Amino acid sequence: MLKTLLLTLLCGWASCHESQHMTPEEKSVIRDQVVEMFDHAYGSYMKYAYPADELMPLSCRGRVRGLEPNRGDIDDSLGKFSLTLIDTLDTLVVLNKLDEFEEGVRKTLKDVRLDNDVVVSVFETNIRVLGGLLGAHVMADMLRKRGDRMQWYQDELLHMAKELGHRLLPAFNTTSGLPYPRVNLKHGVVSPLSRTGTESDTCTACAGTMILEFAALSRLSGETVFEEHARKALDVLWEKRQRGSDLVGTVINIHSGDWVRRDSGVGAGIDSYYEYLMKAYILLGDSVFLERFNIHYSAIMKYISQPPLLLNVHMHNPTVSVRSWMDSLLAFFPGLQVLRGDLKPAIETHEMLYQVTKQHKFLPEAFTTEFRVHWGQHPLRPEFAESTYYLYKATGDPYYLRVGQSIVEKLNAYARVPCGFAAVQDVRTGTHEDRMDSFFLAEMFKYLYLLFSEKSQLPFDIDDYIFTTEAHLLPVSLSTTQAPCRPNATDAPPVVHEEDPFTYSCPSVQTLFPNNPSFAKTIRDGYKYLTGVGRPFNSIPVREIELPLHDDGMEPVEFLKSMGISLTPMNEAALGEARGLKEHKGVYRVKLVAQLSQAVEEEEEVVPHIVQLISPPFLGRTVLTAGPAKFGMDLTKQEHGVKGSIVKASPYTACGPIENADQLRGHIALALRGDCMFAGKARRLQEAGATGVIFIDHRDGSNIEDSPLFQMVGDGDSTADLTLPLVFLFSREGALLTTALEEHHNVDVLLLPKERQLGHDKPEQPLGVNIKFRLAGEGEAAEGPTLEFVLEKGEMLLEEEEEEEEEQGEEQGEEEQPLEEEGQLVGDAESQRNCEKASGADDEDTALCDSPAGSEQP
Ligand code: DMJ
Repeated sequence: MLKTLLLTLLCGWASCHESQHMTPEEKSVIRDQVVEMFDHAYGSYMKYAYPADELMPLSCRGRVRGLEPNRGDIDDSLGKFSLTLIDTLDTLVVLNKLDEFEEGVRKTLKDVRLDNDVVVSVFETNIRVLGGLLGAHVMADMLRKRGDRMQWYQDELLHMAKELGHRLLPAFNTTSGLPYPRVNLKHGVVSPLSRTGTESDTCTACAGTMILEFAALSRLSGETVFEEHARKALDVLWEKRQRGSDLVGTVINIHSGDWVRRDSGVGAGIDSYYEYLMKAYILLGDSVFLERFNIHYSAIMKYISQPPLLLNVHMHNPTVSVRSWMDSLLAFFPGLQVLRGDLKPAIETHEMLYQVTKQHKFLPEAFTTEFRVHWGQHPLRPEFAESTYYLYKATGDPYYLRVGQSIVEKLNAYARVPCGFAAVQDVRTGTHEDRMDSFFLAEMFKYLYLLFSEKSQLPFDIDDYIFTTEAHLLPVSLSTTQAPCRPNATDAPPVVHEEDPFTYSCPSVQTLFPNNPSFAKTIRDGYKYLTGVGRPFNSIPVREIELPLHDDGMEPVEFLKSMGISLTPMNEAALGEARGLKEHKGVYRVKLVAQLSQAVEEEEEVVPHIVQLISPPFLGRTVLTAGPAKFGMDLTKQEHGVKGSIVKASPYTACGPIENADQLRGHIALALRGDCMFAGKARRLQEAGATGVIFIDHRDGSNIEDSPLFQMVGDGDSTADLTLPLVFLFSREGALLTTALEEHHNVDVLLLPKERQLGHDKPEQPLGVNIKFRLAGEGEAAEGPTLEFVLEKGEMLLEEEEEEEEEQGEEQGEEEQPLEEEGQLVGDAESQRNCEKASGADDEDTALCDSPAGSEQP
């Protein structure tokens, strides 16, 4: 009994410990620590770097553009406008450093010029400088109105913001309305002195992250032009979304609006486009933004989200992941999901990110699905702290305070240097880089300070404001201060959603998880050991997704398969677990095959193969185009292909024990696709003694003309034991083969790459191939007499076939013609024609042409 009591007490302690409770005193100690760190970072900037744009914390001096080695695009943030000071101003208010704020505003008004002859990034200047000026103006205005500070302030920051807005506007002078990526602050774009304007592309986030700042500027200044331009850019992106998937690509042509990079994710290149749709709705109250966000969000959750992972897909082939790694910018996404009220995936992804930071101290710029470092840099990005803050706000779970504490500790332990905080060059070595980006002060310290503060401890009500992507504060009251300047250009029909979009717009623990205080823990627990601590991590993610219906009428499952995703047969236990899913129409559990992602990345080409019927009466004339396999014998390396007579497997699917091994031995097996994996079928048939396998599609009517050729890949396990040749025929071609078998009982075929098709050899190619034709009379057994043809160099098989053909044609009537037509229609030329036809046609057709090789299908 004593033992039980002890155990109970221990368990109680453990669960209390697990709940990560934090006392108010402890919170306030950490909050003070955050303030001390901020003082160290900001103090160092002001001491060693101001008025330069950034601090170089290892050199203890300012980074002045032109005086330091050019770092490429990163330097486009530096406009010689004291970037770090402006980006930090409203953080000073949040941290209750009102004297420093007042002083910082005065410095800004006195020292900062916005007309420098320097080319800057439109996106970065908007979010950091325009956003910084607006956030500071809003704070100054709030303090002034309270009557105890800033009484001297006369909207100077707003005037500066307006000036900067006008300096950014030339970037929008494109036919599409999408902005140029860069602008010269003094000379604009395209003019001879501007040194910019030749760019043709911009990133989606670059074009789609203007609305908060530009709309705020319009509403605060009364000049509608800013909001109009930002809305127009968003309209274009919305119009250009891929209509099938509702996803956007990463890079777009600013003149034509064509997508330049069609990979689609929620991280680098796209991130804040989605964020701004959601937040534009919150700030401006215009439901068009929420409708768009909701449509994109559904697509993201359908294709990109594989909790806890978020993996880029191709916007046209969204069921295929195009990367096996994630970038650290996507760490903002759980925060956005909290705003959307979708807590469960937010908790899952955040937990995954936390595990990565546990393993590598910080989030590396990019990390693989196995959480290994893909790119080891960490420039003190704030996104993980941001999501941690949102999750704490939504759940009140002290676990997130512990996560925040770990961020604070790691920054002090591994990034702090005598002159500030230094970016980490490589999380594996801990080496530093001589940079401290302005967003470290604008965002990191805001989110950390807010995380450890009670609402009552803040100098204003934080819930009256929305954070821009750079964490600048804009008042939500803007939506009512002025009506939207004009309706959106897009006449999108109202979006009908089954779920009321407002249902979860204010996430609440009680409404989402009533009476379950440990709901977040329950969700997190499933992701506790992702990085291999405690139990091995299964690198192959399992996702549950609703499969899309493809335009060409393919069944969703088939489409998915043809795009290279395998279905994992669920064992009984898993089936039990997913019983609800099974009943949910269109929901499957699928396993992404790791090799496949690679195949996609490499844009591997499918080498068309053929099944050539060589025994009489076909004599090589009937050629069926087949897909190859990535495993088994490599037929491209077999000089003369593999020949054999065909025998149907029994059972035909080859999913159970093979019953006709004695007939199959030494022959090429025909097996029907379906019910189990290709590799398993091949293994059983190889064991039964087959010398090759021709898989035949089980989908009625599928054929090479209408279906993209693909290659079969393994099931994720080793297929090294499979040595026999394997090819795949669509059902119409397969039917020709089975009919031939039924009619002639003995059908010899040759399996080989299409380019080596017998009888189509290039004249210079030697034809020293010995082929045995076994002549079998109707109804006669395969062991009939044999006749040996020896083809000499230059002797064309088809010449000999001409007469035969006529005779056979008469004998076989109409039936033979389709055989020949099939053979002629298929293959590269035809698919090339399809592609040509499709290019410039609708997106889905193009996608088929683009569609990478690779598929493992049961
Ligand atoms: C910030 O400048 C902004 O949050 C931007 O949207 C992307 N991320 C950087 C900091 O990582």
